[in-house]
Amino acid sequence: MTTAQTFGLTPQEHHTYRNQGLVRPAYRLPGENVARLRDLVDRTLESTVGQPPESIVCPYLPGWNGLPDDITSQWLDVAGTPEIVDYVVSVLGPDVILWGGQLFCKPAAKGLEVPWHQDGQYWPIRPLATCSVWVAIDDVTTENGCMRYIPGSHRKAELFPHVHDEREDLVLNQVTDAAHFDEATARDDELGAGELSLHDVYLIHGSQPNRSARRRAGFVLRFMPSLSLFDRQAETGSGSAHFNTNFATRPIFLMRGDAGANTEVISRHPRYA
Ligand SMILES: O=C(O)CCC(=O)C(=O)O
Repeated sequence: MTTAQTFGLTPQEHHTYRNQGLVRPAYRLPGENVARLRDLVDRTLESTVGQPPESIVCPYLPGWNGLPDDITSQWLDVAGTPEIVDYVVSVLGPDVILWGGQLFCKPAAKGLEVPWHQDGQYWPIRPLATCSVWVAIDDVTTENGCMRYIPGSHRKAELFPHVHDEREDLVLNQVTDAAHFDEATARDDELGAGELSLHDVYLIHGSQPNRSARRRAGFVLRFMPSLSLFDRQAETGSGSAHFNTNFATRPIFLMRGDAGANTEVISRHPRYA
């Protein structure tokens, strides 16, 4: 089934994405969808006790994270939200694959820091390309540890050296070498619940710990153009001491258009089958 595209970045929003590496489109998920997402987060956390809530990777995959199928299928449905996919198509072109995602839920008072990093550092996509969509499930602010980013740090399309940081209170353990950016230029990606931002694979970003009394939950979806290859042989890790990931067998989903050379462990997303 093909779906008519109705949403997409405006020329001004495209300009912001190209120049800053991150854009917040003028769109918000309806309140009932946000309420459903909050409920989904609660049920997901009840089923993943013992796992860091910041690192629930691909909650939409059956058999992963110990989640029951009725929960994974709801996350998969959210991942196929037509408005979100429309925005991604307007950035990446008509052939788009969902290859990853993560629930980043920072509990009140003890939510972990995400150190400065570039996502592409540990992703098996060649040529490297991904648009990540960060969907705010709670109101996310400076106070509860919203994402922050270095505007324009993606422009050279270059992966800067990363150093290993052993600390256990980090979501990721690879940190961009501080010589390659100026933290004083950082901007906060504050979002109301239901709002989203899109960011480029080369953007330097991270987030502070959540020391506030409010939870900060977001669901990030990773989309690649089918023109790139999801390289199942690549020797990359997860970038985190909290979890491993096996890219060789990870299921990926064609959202729109054609899969190109991506022929392994791929199926059409149920909304677009
Ligand atoms: O949610 C965060 O704090 C960090 C998110 C992030 O690193 C990402 O979406 O790539």
